[in-house]
Amino acid sequence: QKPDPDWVNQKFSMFIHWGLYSELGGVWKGEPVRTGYSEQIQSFARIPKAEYEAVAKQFEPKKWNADEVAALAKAAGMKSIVFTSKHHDGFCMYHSKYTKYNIVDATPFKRDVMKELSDACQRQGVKFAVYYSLIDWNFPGNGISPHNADAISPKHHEFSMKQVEEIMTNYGPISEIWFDMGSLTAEQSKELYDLVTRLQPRCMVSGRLGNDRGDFAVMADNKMPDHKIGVPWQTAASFFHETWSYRSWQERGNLDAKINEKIGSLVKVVSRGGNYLLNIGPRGDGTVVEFEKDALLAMGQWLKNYGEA
Ligand code: FUL
Repeated sequence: QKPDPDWVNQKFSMFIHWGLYSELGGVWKGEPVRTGYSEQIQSFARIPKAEYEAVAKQFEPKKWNADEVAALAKAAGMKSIVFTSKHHDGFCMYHSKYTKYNIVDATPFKRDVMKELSDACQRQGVKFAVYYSLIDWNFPGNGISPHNADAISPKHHEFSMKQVEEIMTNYGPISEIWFDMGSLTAEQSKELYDLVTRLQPRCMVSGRLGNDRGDFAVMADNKMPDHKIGVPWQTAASFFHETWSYRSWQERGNLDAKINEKIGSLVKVVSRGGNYLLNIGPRGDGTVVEFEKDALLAMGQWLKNYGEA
């Protein structure tokens, strides 16, 4: 079943970094936090756990509309969406049974936005996929280091296994799981790989699971090889290299220049046989940043004019 030919041929996909950090928008206590990616603001601004967790009480993305997001991906010519089910902060953007630190149980919003998105994707004919961080700063006993090279404890691994099982069971067909950044033992990587493959045999697993267990290679952030490499691969790209999640004070610059840059990258990646996974970072209220939306729509138009189906 693997590699899934649909995955290998998809060419262009949407990444979404959206979580509790989006509510902060790269600002802590009124000051822009200029070091590090904004989705990791908890670590870069050294925000104490209790203070970061308290942000959940005001996280109420009333303008979130999963259908609009799925329709945007479709209009851009993207074939799938990879959504941050959980980033390094450990906050779950889906209703997890195994921690209350999730969008349904810990916020006034109380809606499972990941379920809404997976349903919307099915309606629009866009494949649904998830990002899942193996780093979890909220897991009891873990620190908040951004480059967590620590081993994953047996308890933490057990927790990841349970969460991956619920994600693979409750959200319909999942075309890919983008494991990120854990230092796992060979046995832990194998267990996660086997679990995913048992529950969803076609689900493509990212190489960042480690220990050579992935179904596709992920380049370093925003990087690509300069030739065909003979295995399924992907470039994850952000609009502004400094962050993946929303940053309220981001200088966005010229839209046309950005569209040209991104079309150029897409063409290079696709001609070398890869999948271009271009990221958006919605705001804490659930809206998509207009600059990103306009760029994606222009790319979709370009593909209609010059691309293959
Ligand atoms: C990295 C993460 O540490 C970043 O925050 C981001 O999610 C990027 C796509 O992957 O490894």
